[in-house]
Amino acid sequence: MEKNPETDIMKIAMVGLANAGKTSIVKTIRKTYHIGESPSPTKSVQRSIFKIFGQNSIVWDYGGQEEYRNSYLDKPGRFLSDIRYLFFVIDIQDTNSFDEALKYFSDVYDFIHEHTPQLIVSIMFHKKDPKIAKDPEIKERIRKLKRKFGAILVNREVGYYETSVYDALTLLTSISLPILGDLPIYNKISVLFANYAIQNSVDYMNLTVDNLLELGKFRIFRKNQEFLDASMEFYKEFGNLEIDSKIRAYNFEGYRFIIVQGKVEDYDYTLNVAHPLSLDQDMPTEEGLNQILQKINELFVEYHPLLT
Ligand SMILES: Nc1nc2c(ncn2[C@@H]2O[C@H](COP(=O)(O)OP(=O)(O)O)[C@@H](O)[C@H]2O)c(=O)[nH]1
Ligand SMILES: [Mg+2]
Repeated sequence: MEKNPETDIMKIAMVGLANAGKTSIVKTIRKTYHIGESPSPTKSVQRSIFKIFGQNSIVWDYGGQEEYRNSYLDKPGRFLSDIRYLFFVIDIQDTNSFDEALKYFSDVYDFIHEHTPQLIVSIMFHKKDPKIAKDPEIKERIRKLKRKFGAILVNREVGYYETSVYDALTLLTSISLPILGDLPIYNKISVLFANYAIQNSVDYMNLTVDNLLELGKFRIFRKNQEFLDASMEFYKEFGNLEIDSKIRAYNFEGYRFIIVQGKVEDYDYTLNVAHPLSLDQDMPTEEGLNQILQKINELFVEYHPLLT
């Protein structure tokens, strides 16, 4: 039987009201967003293609202005079919928009849910910026919203994520987990990292593939400004170096960052490690890192990350 390229492609949908932050999220993941930037309002749907594990994927960024929202709901077969991953983005700072956002989500979900058996739903509570993250009122707001989304998503598994462009790693994780998090290798790599991180006083480490998604990570949730500033720099950096398997290390804002870019099987990978400079002892060694890389290679052979 011939394959239909349209349905063969993995479709990822970013949906939400205008100004929720969808385009900024997609741009951050593609490393083309700059803090403070206001992307021009998205006209209808903006599509971008990428490859993950050799499979073609496409992100549909659905412009959220009312006229566009109506057009998707008027022609759902054209706009809302074959979605594999639905990310609904809601601006948690804009309390006045909540009712409209929930209504929009409900309308979109009603259609998709009936027509897409393999759908995976994620809700992004976005603009939870580090400076307000600890505010009890914000936490309460999110708790209430979860209940309201839950009431729409009857009998459906859902992932909730709290994200901000001021903590780009939250975006990387929230996009990666629904797509790759269920692969056995994701868990294996994360366990490997957790053990390594604890023994080597590492605050953060991850493995990204094809310079796009995370295939395993460990993070201590220190929301100190130093880590956030440093991690933003770090995040921009990785993926942009030569694929030569060299261990590169440099110090920045109180952290020592280590980046290794190489190939495993047919895929480009980046291994990223952040170690606080204040802890001079237990600095990751070349030998230790080479062991990690060796184990990652073995895991790739044993649990080949084929997407379905
Ligand atoms: N404070 C804050 N502003 C954000 C965040 N993400 C996006 N923005 C801003 O929100 C505005 C709308 O973003 P945009 O990506 O165009 O939203 P879209 O209409 O959903 O695509 C822009 O000015 C962004 O810079 C965030 O995490 N925190
Ligand atoms: Mg947009």
